[in-house]
Amino acid sequence: MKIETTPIEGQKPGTSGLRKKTRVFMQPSYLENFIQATFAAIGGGAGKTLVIGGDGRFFNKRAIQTILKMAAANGVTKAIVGQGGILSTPAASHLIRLNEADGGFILSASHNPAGIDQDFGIKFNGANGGPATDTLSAKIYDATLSITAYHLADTGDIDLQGVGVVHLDDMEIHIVDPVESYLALMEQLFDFTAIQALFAGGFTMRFDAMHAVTGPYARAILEETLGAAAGTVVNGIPLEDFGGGHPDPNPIWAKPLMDLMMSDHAPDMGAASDGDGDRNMIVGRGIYVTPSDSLAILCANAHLVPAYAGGLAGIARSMPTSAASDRVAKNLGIDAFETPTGWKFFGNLLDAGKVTICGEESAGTGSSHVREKDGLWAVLLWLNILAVRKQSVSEIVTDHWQTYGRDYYSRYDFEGIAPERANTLMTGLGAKIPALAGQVFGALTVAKADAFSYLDPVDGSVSENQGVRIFFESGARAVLRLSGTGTQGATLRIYLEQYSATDIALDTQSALKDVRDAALMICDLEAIIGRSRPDVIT
Ligand code: VG1
Ligand code: CO
Repeated sequence: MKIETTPIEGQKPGTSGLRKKTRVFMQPSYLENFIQATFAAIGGGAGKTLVIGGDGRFFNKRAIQTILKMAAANGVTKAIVGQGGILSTPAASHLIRLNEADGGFILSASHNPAGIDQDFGIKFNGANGGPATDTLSAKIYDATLSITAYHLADTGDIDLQGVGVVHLDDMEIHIVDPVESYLALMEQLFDFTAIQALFAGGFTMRFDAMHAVTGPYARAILEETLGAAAGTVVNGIPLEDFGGGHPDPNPIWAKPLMDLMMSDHAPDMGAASDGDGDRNMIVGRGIYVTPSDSLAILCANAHLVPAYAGGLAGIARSMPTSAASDRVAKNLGIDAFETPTGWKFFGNLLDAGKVTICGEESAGTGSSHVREKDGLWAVLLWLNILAVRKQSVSEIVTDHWQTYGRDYYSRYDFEGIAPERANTLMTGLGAKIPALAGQVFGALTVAKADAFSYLDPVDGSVSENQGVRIFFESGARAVLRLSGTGTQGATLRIYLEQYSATDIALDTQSALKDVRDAALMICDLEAIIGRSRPDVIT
């Protein structure tokens, strides 16, 4: 049936899908308008195959029912749905590629907390399995503003609890085990025998699924397939409110895991993932591995693992990510790419075969095996490397720093800023850029500064104003940008980095003191937003 509606503004292009407060999504016609707008933007649903699943958060089940009914009414012929409505983001990306689907809807607000008073989100991924490009997002956005009606099959809810094929009008719904084909892909990439031997030899691990989507994946892969001890996976049952937590795998939000890893009872390795399973945190006994270092170390050692034994085509990192992986690319004699924040920018490089491994400072790492970042993939890559090198996480990290030097790195987040103030700060900073070179701020002198602009080498598109970069003569760098994933106020992120070729054993915050002081002075933080202490330091 056709239902008349009035436009509701969707999420502006340039952001990662549509993320809003759950109650916003629960308003009549809100989700429906976004789905219908997406069908309009992709040229209709007729004859298409779509993958649908989410991270299990509150409203996931309801939203999937609506999407299925709308897909059927828009002429979709086949929907592939995770059992119980569950699919991690990387598993959904894989299913799109494996089934040569036309795309998919992933229901998640990723690392944002879940519940009726928290966040919900939805994103459309294209036929390559990756997040919608800015061009497609813009089309969807435009369609949300002009929509007048949506289509919905007039039928009861579909039971998604068992695997198998069911019908909804003319559409086939294939309900699949969410883990099965993802596990099969991991088996192709990694040397499972070597990892099994590692665990059989007494290697211990804790994986914190943070009550989010990776629980079932981690149990099936780590405990049931690779032989990790029962209980290795904690918080492994996905809950609609993620247990009231914030499923963001970093030292702040995964504090219990951090505390364990820094204690006398620490297992050999700790890891965690986020709400939708695309991020990863890696911790060794007594040592936290920053995501930027993890990316560099994985790239430097990937040749030890079956899938990457032939070498890497290139490495891509998001602009705010540290330069550690650039040093590895240089050493390997391969290209290094610097893209704006957000996984969608890696898609073209991966599709064109220009890069094999990509990463972001926000705990995202992935490769050409899918078109999303992939939390468990990164954990398995670490495990495979540990199994081959027969060294501890700490030995591998220290060895890396001894070879390449160390990129000290930290990110400061200032959350819930009034949007006008955040804009004043960024505009003011932009205006200062031309005159910054040569100026002295505390102990540091600015070498150059710019507003990062990216020219996509594959399709020639240009993305401007992707954050301000300030390079100092000491080799330090500060980056400032506003978050695109928050749902309340503005979040300012300040990324700090200082390279040292020889001093590899300093305390991170002390090593970054000069660049932090200089960055805060340059942007007038205290004067404009009235505070100088970040809400979250990672
Ligand atoms: C953040 C991260 C970015 C990541 C994005 C989506 O964006 O900084 O690196 O790609 O989240 O990750 P922002 O605009 O808030 O800085 V996920 O795991 O939330 O889909
Ligand atoms: Co995520």
